[in-house]
Amino acid sequence: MGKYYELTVDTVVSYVNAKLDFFPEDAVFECNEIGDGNLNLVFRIKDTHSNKSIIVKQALPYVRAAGEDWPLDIGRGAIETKILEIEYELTDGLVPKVYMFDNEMYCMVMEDLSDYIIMRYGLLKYENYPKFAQQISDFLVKTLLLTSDVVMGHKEKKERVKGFINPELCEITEELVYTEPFNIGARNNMEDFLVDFHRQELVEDVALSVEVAKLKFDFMNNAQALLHGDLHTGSIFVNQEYTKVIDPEFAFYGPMAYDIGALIANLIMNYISTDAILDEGTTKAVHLEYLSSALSDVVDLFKQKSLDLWDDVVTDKMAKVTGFKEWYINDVLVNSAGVAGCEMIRRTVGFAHVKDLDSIPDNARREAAKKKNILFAKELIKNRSEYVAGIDYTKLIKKFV
Ligand code: SR1
Ligand code: MG
Repeated sequence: MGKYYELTVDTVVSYVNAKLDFFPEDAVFECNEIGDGNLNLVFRIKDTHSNKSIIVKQALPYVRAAGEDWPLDIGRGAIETKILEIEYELTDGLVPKVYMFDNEMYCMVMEDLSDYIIMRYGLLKYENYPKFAQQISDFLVKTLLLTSDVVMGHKEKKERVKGFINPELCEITEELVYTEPFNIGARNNMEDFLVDFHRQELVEDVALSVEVAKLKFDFMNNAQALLHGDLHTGSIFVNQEYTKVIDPEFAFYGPMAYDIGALIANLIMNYISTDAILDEGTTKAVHLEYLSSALSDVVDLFKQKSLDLWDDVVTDKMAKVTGFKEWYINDVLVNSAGVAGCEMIRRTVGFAHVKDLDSIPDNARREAAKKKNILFAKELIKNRSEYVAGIDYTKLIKKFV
């Protein structure tokens, strides 16, 4: 860590100017720390003269949300840069352009997305994004199918697996998503009204834990595709025209279902949140309809686009056997439902919550929403083979919410 130091709003401008010829000489700088994630420092630097701006993201050697008592591999910044470059190529720009990575400061400089909004915050303002389902399904198909070994040469793919071994970040997911929420204690964090409910519905339901254990070992052992690894709505920038995926520092070779399931879960949680916060009326009806069709479209478009692309891109001889592609994509969707359930549960009782549920102002409605979220999630985990098409989700939403 010789030359590493933590950047601040006072030092980051001169740091960037020394490293990168981006801003004009007469620039008038405005700089803010805008990171609100759990792990990193994120700065936006803008020249108010030319309006040129960039984002600087620096990995900290510990979990920002927990402090220095929870150390964390700083090398994740290099993994993030590497995957962003691969995904930029694969998706024709559905991720930001990286300008530079400094492997002494573990600092990445990238394209600013100031005319976008983090999707979670946009959804919490009841905004709709008409092109999102088309674009994110493209992202999923291209980043997942094209990095899998039904498409890539098997030796090249194994080299890729090696380059994306990410044990500390994977361990966070193994613990926070697949283990702690189904046990008492550790870093779990829940409101008082959930304590008994958590024990009865999650800890004491052994049949549920068996299914979660299956999903956990799939996460650890199924090096299927190069994952983003944390594809919730806080990792996606959107506007009316475009989608850009950010923050792939949890990237590794794992099951496709992990990315698809995280996304599904976060759309459902915004649905449950909207239903709890808003009284009946047009805003509520329009937003719920948008969420339900966006979710349904993501699932169906992922399936359709994968099946359509398959014959053009698949290279493995056995993967071309009639009937295999339908089995393969169906299996991904079954496990996506299971992952969605795990993600929903951990966001209610685990270490890292989502604003969608925590910001429901009325206590009784928040309690009802969080309990509904847990029961909905259990259904997705236990009966995941029943959720393989968009309509399966829209029917379940109608039944539960
Ligand atoms: C200690 S990190 C907690 C969570 O934040 C990240 O965004 C991941 O979702 C992780 O599980
Ligand atoms: Mg993140």
